[in-house]
Amino acid sequence: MTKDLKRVFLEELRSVKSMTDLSHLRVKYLGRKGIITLELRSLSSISPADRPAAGKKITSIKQFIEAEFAVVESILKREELQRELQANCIDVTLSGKFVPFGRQHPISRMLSEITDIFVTMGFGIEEGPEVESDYYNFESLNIPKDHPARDMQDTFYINDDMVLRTHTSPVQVRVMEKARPPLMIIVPGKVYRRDADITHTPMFHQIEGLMVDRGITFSNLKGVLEAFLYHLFGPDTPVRFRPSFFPFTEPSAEVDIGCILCGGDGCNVCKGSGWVEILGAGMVNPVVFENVGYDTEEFSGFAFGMGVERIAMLKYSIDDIRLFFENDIRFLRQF
Ligand code: FA5
Repeated sequence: MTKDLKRVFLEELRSVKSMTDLSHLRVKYLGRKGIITLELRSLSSISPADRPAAGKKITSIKQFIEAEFAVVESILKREELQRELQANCIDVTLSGKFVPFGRQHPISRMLSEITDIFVTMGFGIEEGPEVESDYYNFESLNIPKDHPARDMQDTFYINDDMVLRTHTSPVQVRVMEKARPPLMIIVPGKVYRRDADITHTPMFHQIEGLMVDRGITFSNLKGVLEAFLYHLFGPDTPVRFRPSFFPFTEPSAEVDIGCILCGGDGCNVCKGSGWVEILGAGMVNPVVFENVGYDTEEFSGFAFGMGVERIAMLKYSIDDIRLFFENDIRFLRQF
Protein backbone atom coordinates (compact mmCIF):
# COMPACT_ATOMS: atom_id res chain seq x y z
CA MET A 1 0.00 0.00 0.00
CA THR A 2 2.85 2.32 0.90
CA LYS A 3 4.56 1.63 -2.42
CA ASP A 4 1.29 2.08 -4.30
CA LEU A 5 0.64 5.39 -2.61
CA LYS A 6 4.12 6.67 -3.52
CA ARG A 7 3.79 5.39 -7.11
CA VAL A 8 0.36 6.90 -7.59
CA PHE A 9 1.58 10.16 -6.04
CA LEU A 10 4.65 10.27 -8.32
CA GLU A 11 2.51 9.62 -11.38
CA GLU A 12 0.16 12.45 -10.44
CA LEU A 13 3.11 14.71 -9.67
CA ARG A 14 4.50 14.12 -13.19
CA SER A 15 1.37 15.63 -14.72
CA VAL A 16 1.75 18.86 -12.69
CA LYS A 17 2.43 21.75 -15.10
CA SER A 18 1.71 24.84 -13.04
CA MET A 19 1.63 26.24 -9.50
CA THR A 20 -2.18 25.84 -9.60
CA ASP A 21 -1.87 22.09 -10.43
CA LEU A 22 0.65 21.80 -7.62
CA SER A 23 -1.58 23.46 -5.08
CA HIS A 24 -4.51 21.21 -6.05
CA LEU A 25 -2.29 18.12 -5.58
CA ARG A 26 -1.06 19.44 -2.24
CA VAL A 27 -4.65 19.77 -1.01
CA LYS A 28 -5.39 16.25 -2.29
CA TYR A 29 -2.55 14.72 -0.24
CA LEU A 30 -1.84 17.06 2.63
CA GLY A 31 -5.05 19.10 3.00
CA ARG A 32 -7.45 18.77 5.94
CA LYS A 33 -9.28 15.97 4.19
CA GLY A 34 -6.22 14.86 2.21
CA ILE A 35 -5.09 11.23 1.74
CA ILE A 36 -2.16 11.49 4.17
CA THR A 37 -4.16 13.38 6.77
CA LEU A 38 -6.85 10.69 6.69
CA GLU A 39 -4.21 7.95 6.94
CA LEU A 40 -2.74 9.64 10.01
CA ARG A 41 -6.19 9.97 11.56
CA SER A 42 -6.97 6.29 10.93
CA LEU A 43 -3.98 5.28 13.08
CA SER A 44 -6.28 5.50 16.14
CA SER A 45 -8.25 2.53 14.83
CA ILE A 46 -5.12 0.32 14.63
CA SER A 47 -4.20 -1.83 17.57
CA PRO A 48 -1.74 -0.18 19.96
CA ALA A 49 0.85 -2.84 19.19
CA ASP A 50 0.87 -2.13 15.40
CA ARG A 51 0.37 1.60 15.73
CA PRO A 52 4.04 2.76 16.06
CA ALA A 53 5.19 0.88 12.94
CA ALA A 54 2.17 2.06 10.89
CA GLY A 55 2.66 5.60 12.20
CA LYS A 56 6.34 5.59 11.21
CA LYS A 57 5.51 4.43 7.68
CA ILE A 58 2.85 7.04 7.00
CA THR A 59 5.07 9.79 8.48
CA SER A 60 7.93 8.80 6.19
CA ILE A 61 5.56 8.91 3.19
CA LYS A 62 4.38 12.32 4.28
CA GLN A 63 8.00 13.54 4.48
CA PHE A 64 8.71 12.04 1.04
CA ILE A 65 5.67 13.81 -0.45
CA GLU A 66 6.62 17.12 1.19
CA ALA A 67 10.18 16.88 -0.16
CA GLU A 68 8.90 16.13 -3.69
CA PHE A 69 6.52 19.08 -3.50
CA ALA A 70 9.42 21.35 -2.49
CA VAL A 71 11.54 20.20 -5.46
CA VAL A 72 8.71 20.60 -8.01
CA GLU A 73 7.75 23.99 -6.53
CA SER A 74 11.26 25.35 -6.93
CA ILE A 75 11.43 24.08 -10.54
CA LEU A 76 8.07 25.70 -11.37
CA LYS A 77 9.13 28.98 -9.77
CA ARG A 78 12.35 29.06 -11.75
CA GLU A 79 10.43 28.37 -14.99
CA GLU A 80 7.96 31.13 -14.18
CA LEU A 81 10.77 33.62 -13.57
CA GLN A 82 12.40 32.60 -16.83
CA ARG A 83 9.14 33.18 -18.70
CA GLU A 84 8.67 36.59 -17.07
CA LEU A 85 12.22 37.70 -17.90
CA GLN A 86 11.77 36.63 -21.50
CA ALA A 87 8.45 38.44 -21.82
CA ASN A 88 9.82 41.69 -20.40
CA CYS A 89 13.21 41.52 -22.00
CA ILE A 90 14.70 44.80 -23.33
CA ASP A 91 16.96 44.75 -26.33
CA VAL A 92 19.63 47.26 -25.36
CA THR A 93 21.12 47.11 -28.84
CA LEU A 94 18.02 48.66 -30.48
CA SER A 95 18.41 52.32 -31.54
CA GLY A 96 16.62 54.88 -29.28
CA LYS A 97 13.41 56.81 -30.02
CA PHE A 98 13.84 60.54 -30.79
CA VAL A 99 12.34 62.68 -28.06
CA PRO A 100 12.07 66.34 -29.11
CA PHE A 101 13.30 68.74 -26.45
CA GLY A 102 12.75 72.44 -25.94
CA ARG A 103 15.25 75.16 -25.22
CA GLN A 104 15.32 78.61 -23.67
CA HIS A 105 13.70 81.41 -25.68
CA PRO A 106 16.39 83.86 -26.92
CA ILE A 107 14.81 86.68 -24.87
CA SER A 108 14.89 84.60 -21.66
CA ARG A 109 18.53 83.79 -22.43
CA MET A 110 19.31 87.46 -22.99
CA LEU A 111 17.55 88.40 -19.73
CA SER A 112 19.64 85.94 -17.71
CA GLU A 113 22.86 86.94 -19.46
CA ILE A 114 22.26 90.63 -18.66
CA THR A 115 21.12 90.05 -15.05
CA ASP A 116 24.14 87.77 -14.44
CA ILE A 117 26.54 90.58 -15.39
CA PHE A 118 24.88 93.05 -12.98
CA VAL A 119 24.61 90.47 -10.18
CA THR A 120 28.37 89.87 -10.56
CA MET A 121 28.88 93.64 -10.06
CA GLY A 122 26.87 93.44 -6.81
CA PHE A 123 23.38 94.55 -7.91
CA GLY A 124 20.35 92.89 -6.26
CA ILE A 125 17.22 91.91 -8.24
CA GLU A 126 13.76 93.47 -7.60
CA GLU A 127 10.40 93.01 -9.32
CA GLY A 128 7.14 94.96 -9.50
CA PRO A 129 3.58 94.76 -10.92
CA GLU A 130 2.88 94.92 -14.67
CA VAL A 131 -0.55 96.49 -14.05
CA GLU A 132 0.58 99.71 -12.40
CA SER A 133 -1.05 102.79 -10.99
CA ASP A 134 -0.83 106.08 -12.85
CA TYR A 135 0.99 107.46 -9.77
CA TYR A 136 3.90 104.99 -9.83
CA ASN A 137 4.19 104.77 -13.63
CA PHE A 138 4.02 108.53 -14.27
CA GLU A 139 3.39 111.00 -11.46
CA SER A 140 5.97 109.81 -8.92
CA LEU A 141 8.50 109.95 -11.78
CA ASN A 142 7.80 113.62 -12.42
CA ILE A 143 5.42 113.04 -15.36
CA PRO A 144 2.23 114.90 -14.32
CA LYS A 145 -1.18 114.19 -15.89
CA ASP A 146 -1.63 115.90 -19.28
CA HIS A 147 2.11 116.69 -19.47
CA PRO A 148 3.55 116.40 -23.02
CA ALA A 149 6.20 113.99 -21.67
CA ARG A 150 3.44 111.36 -21.50
CA ASP A 151 3.44 111.24 -25.33
CA MET A 152 6.85 109.51 -25.23
CA GLN A 153 5.25 106.47 -23.63
CA ASP A 154 1.65 106.02 -24.75
CA THR A 155 0.17 102.89 -23.21
CA PHE A 156 -2.89 100.74 -22.62
CA TYR A 157 -5.23 102.12 -19.95
CA ILE A 158 -7.16 99.75 -17.66
CA ASN A 159 -9.05 102.80 -16.33
CA ASP A 160 -8.17 106.44 -15.52
CA ASP A 161 -5.87 105.37 -12.69
CA MET A 162 -4.44 102.02 -13.80
CA VAL A 163 -2.19 101.33 -16.79
CA LEU A 164 -0.06 98.53 -18.20
CA ARG A 165 3.34 99.86 -17.11
CA THR A 166 5.34 101.51 -19.89
CA HIS A 167 8.73 101.00 -18.27
CA THR A 168 10.33 99.32 -15.24
CA SER A 169 11.10 102.72 -13.64
CA PRO A 170 8.03 102.63 -11.27
CA VAL A 171 9.79 99.84 -9.35
CA GLN A 172 12.59 102.33 -8.44
CA VAL A 173 10.02 104.38 -6.56
CA ARG A 174 8.41 101.34 -4.91
CA VAL A 175 11.83 100.16 -3.68
CA MET A 176 12.97 103.62 -2.48
CA GLU A 177 9.72 104.04 -0.51
CA LYS A 178 10.63 100.96 1.52
CA ALA A 179 14.44 101.05 1.77
CA ARG A 180 17.11 103.59 2.68
CA PRO A 181 20.35 104.05 0.68
CA PRO A 182 22.82 102.60 -0.14
CA LEU A 183 20.81 100.93 -2.92
CA MET A 184 22.06 98.95 -5.89
CA ILE A 185 19.28 97.15 -7.75
CA ILE A 186 18.21 95.98 -11.18
CA VAL A 187 14.60 95.35 -12.17
CA PRO A 188 13.90 92.94 -15.06
CA GLY A 189 10.34 92.67 -16.42
CA LYS A 190 7.71 93.05 -19.14
CA VAL A 191 6.50 96.50 -20.22
CA TYR A 192 3.84 97.69 -22.69
CA ARG A 193 3.49 100.54 -25.17
CA ARG A 194 1.40 101.62 -28.13
CA ASP A 195 4.23 100.89 -30.59
CA ALA A 196 4.76 98.53 -33.55
CA ASP A 197 7.48 98.43 -36.24
CA ILE A 198 10.71 96.51 -36.93
CA THR A 199 12.37 97.85 -33.76
CA HIS A 200 9.25 98.35 -31.57
CA THR A 201 6.67 95.86 -30.21
CA PRO A 202 3.62 96.54 -27.98
CA MET A 203 5.09 94.25 -25.29
CA PHE A 204 8.80 94.06 -24.64
CA HIS A 205 11.26 93.58 -21.77
CA GLN A 206 13.28 96.16 -19.91
CA ILE A 207 15.91 95.98 -17.24
CA GLU A 208 16.01 98.97 -14.95
CA GLY A 209 19.06 99.84 -12.86
CA LEU A 210 19.33 102.10 -9.82
CA MET A 211 22.24 103.06 -7.60
CA VAL A 212 21.79 105.54 -4.73
CA ASP A 213 24.31 106.52 -2.08
CA ARG A 214 26.33 109.48 -0.86
CA GLY A 215 28.59 110.95 -3.56
CA ILE A 216 27.31 109.06 -6.62
CA THR A 217 28.17 110.96 -9.83
CA PHE A 218 27.67 110.68 -13.59
CA SER A 219 31.15 109.06 -13.75
CA ASN A 220 29.78 106.12 -11.71
CA LEU A 221 26.94 105.77 -14.22
CA LYS A 222 29.36 105.80 -17.17
CA GLY A 223 31.68 103.34 -15.45
CA VAL A 224 28.92 100.81 -14.66
CA LEU A 225 27.33 100.99 -18.14
CA GLU A 226 30.64 100.80 -19.99
CA ALA A 227 31.73 97.80 -17.90
CA PHE A 228 28.39 96.15 -18.63
CA LEU A 229 28.57 96.76 -22.40
CA TYR A 230 32.19 95.63 -22.47
CA HIS A 231 31.17 92.30 -20.88
CA LEU A 232 28.14 91.84 -23.14
CA PHE A 233 29.46 92.94 -26.55
CA GLY A 234 33.24 92.72 -26.13
CA PRO A 235 35.88 95.45 -25.98
CA ASP A 236 35.69 96.51 -29.66
CA THR A 237 32.01 97.55 -29.81
CA PRO A 238 31.68 101.38 -30.06
CA VAL A 239 29.54 102.97 -27.32
CA ARG A 240 28.32 106.57 -27.20
CA PHE A 241 26.39 108.66 -24.66
CA ARG A 242 24.04 111.25 -26.18
CA PRO A 243 22.35 114.06 -24.21
CA SER A 244 18.64 113.33 -23.87
CA PHE A 245 15.61 114.06 -21.71
CA PHE A 246 13.68 112.01 -19.16
CA PRO A 247 11.50 113.81 -16.60
CA PHE A 248 12.84 111.53 -13.82
CA THR A 249 16.57 112.08 -14.49
CA GLU A 250 18.66 115.25 -14.74
CA PRO A 251 20.98 115.29 -16.62
CA SER A 252 19.78 112.50 -18.90
CA ALA A 253 21.44 110.52 -21.67
CA GLU A 254 20.67 107.88 -24.21
CA VAL A 255 23.27 105.24 -24.89
CA ASP A 256 23.84 103.86 -28.37
CA ILE A 257 26.13 101.12 -29.58
CA GLY A 258 27.57 100.80 -33.05
CA CYS A 259 25.13 98.82 -35.23
CA ILE A 260 26.41 95.26 -35.31
CA LEU A 261 24.16 94.31 -38.22
CA CYS A 262 25.80 96.69 -40.72
CA GLY A 263 29.10 97.38 -38.93
CA GLY A 264 28.18 101.09 -38.77
CA ASP A 265 27.57 101.56 -42.53
CA GLY A 266 23.82 102.16 -42.12
CA CYS A 267 20.88 99.73 -42.46
CA ASN A 268 17.15 99.41 -41.73
CA VAL A 269 17.73 98.61 -38.06
CA CYS A 270 19.93 101.65 -37.35
CA LYS A 271 17.89 103.72 -39.81
CA GLY A 272 21.04 104.56 -41.73
CA SER A 273 22.81 106.16 -38.74
CA GLY A 274 25.22 103.33 -37.88
CA TRP A 275 24.08 103.51 -34.22
CA VAL A 276 21.28 101.76 -32.28
CA GLU A 277 19.79 103.17 -29.10
CA ILE A 278 19.71 100.52 -26.38
CA LEU A 279 19.04 102.38 -23.16
CA GLY A 280 18.09 105.58 -21.41
CA ALA A 281 19.90 106.78 -18.30
CA GLY A 282 20.68 109.73 -16.07
CA MET A 283 21.14 111.11 -12.57
CA VAL A 284 17.96 110.64 -10.49
CA ASN A 285 15.98 113.89 -10.53
CA PRO A 286 15.78 115.41 -7.00
CA VAL A 287 11.97 115.64 -7.49
CA VAL A 288 11.82 111.81 -7.47
CA PHE A 289 13.95 111.67 -4.29
CA GLU A 290 11.60 114.18 -2.64
CA ASN A 291 8.60 111.99 -3.58
CA VAL A 292 10.11 109.10 -1.58
CA GLY A 293 11.39 111.24 1.31
CA TYR A 294 15.15 111.06 0.60
CA ASP A 295 17.32 114.03 1.59
CA THR A 296 18.55 115.43 -1.73
CA GLU A 297 21.48 117.19 -0.03
CA GLU A 298 22.72 113.91 1.36
CA PHE A 299 22.05 111.40 -1.41
CA SER A 300 22.52 111.25 -5.14
CA GLY A 301 22.09 108.40 -7.59
CA PHE A 302 21.82 107.24 -11.14
CA ALA A 303 19.27 105.14 -13.01
CA PHE A 304 19.08 103.46 -16.38
CA GLY A 305 16.57 101.40 -18.35
CA MET A 306 17.42 99.15 -21.28
CA GLY A 307 15.37 97.30 -23.90
CA VAL A 308 16.19 93.58 -23.81
CA GLU A 309 14.84 92.80 -27.32
CA ARG A 310 16.90 95.64 -28.82
CA ILE A 311 20.04 94.22 -27.20
CA ALA A 312 19.16 90.69 -28.36
CA MET A 313 18.69 91.99 -31.94
CA LEU A 314 22.24 93.34 -31.90
CA LYS A 315 23.75 90.40 -30.06
CA TYR A 316 22.24 87.82 -32.44
CA SER A 317 22.12 90.02 -35.59
CA ILE A 318 18.31 89.90 -35.93
CA ASP A 319 16.91 92.57 -38.28
CA ASP A 320 13.24 92.49 -37.20
CA ILE A 321 12.19 92.56 -33.51
CA ARG A 322 8.85 90.84 -34.30
CA LEU A 323 10.65 87.56 -35.09
CA PHE A 324 11.13 87.06 -31.34
CA PHE A 325 7.36 86.86 -30.82
CA GLU A 326 6.25 84.86 -33.87
CA ASN A 327 7.60 81.71 -32.22
CA ASP A 328 8.48 80.05 -35.52
CA ILE A 329 10.27 76.91 -34.41
CA ARG A 330 12.80 77.22 -37.29
CA PHE A 331 13.81 80.64 -35.93
CA LEU A 332 13.93 79.58 -32.26
CA ARG A 333 15.98 76.45 -33.04
CA GLN A 334 18.94 78.61 -34.03
CA PHE A 335 19.65 79.78 -30.47
C1 FA5 B 1 12.59 104.45 -20.68
O1 FA5 B 1 11.74 103.58 -20.73
C2 FA5 B 1 13.13 104.94 -19.38
N1 FA5 B 1 12.33 104.45 -18.30
C3 FA5 B 1 14.56 104.49 -19.25
C4 FA5 B 1 15.27 105.16 -18.14
C5 FA5 B 1 15.33 104.54 -16.92
C6 FA5 B 1 15.84 106.45 -18.35
C7 FA5 B 1 15.97 105.17 -15.85
C8 FA5 B 1 16.49 107.06 -17.30
C9 FA5 B 1 16.54 106.40 -16.08
P1 FA5 B 1 12.87 104.64 -23.26
O2 FA5 B 1 11.49 104.99 -23.57
O3 FA5 B 1 13.92 105.28 -24.11
O4 FA5 B 1 13.23 104.91 -21.72
O5 FA5 B 1 13.05 103.04 -23.36
C10 FA5 B 1 14.24 102.39 -22.95
C11 FA5 B 1 14.67 101.35 -23.99
O6 FA5 B 1 13.60 100.44 -24.22
C12 FA5 B 1 14.96 101.94 -25.35
O7 FA5 B 1 16.30 102.37 -25.39
C13 FA5 B 1 14.74 100.75 -26.25
O8 FA5 B 1 15.88 99.92 -26.25
C14 FA5 B 1 13.64 100.00 -25.56
N2 FA5 B 1 12.32 100.22 -26.17
C15 FA5 B 1 11.52 101.32 -26.08
N3 FA5 B 1 10.34 101.11 -26.71
C16 FA5 B 1 10.38 99.87 -27.22
C17 FA5 B 1 9.47 99.05 -27.95
N4 FA5 B 1 8.26 99.47 -28.26
N5 FA5 B 1 9.86 97.79 -28.30
C18 FA5 B 1 11.08 97.34 -27.97
N6 FA5 B 1 11.99 98.03 -27.24
C19 FA5 B 1 11.66 99.29 -26.88
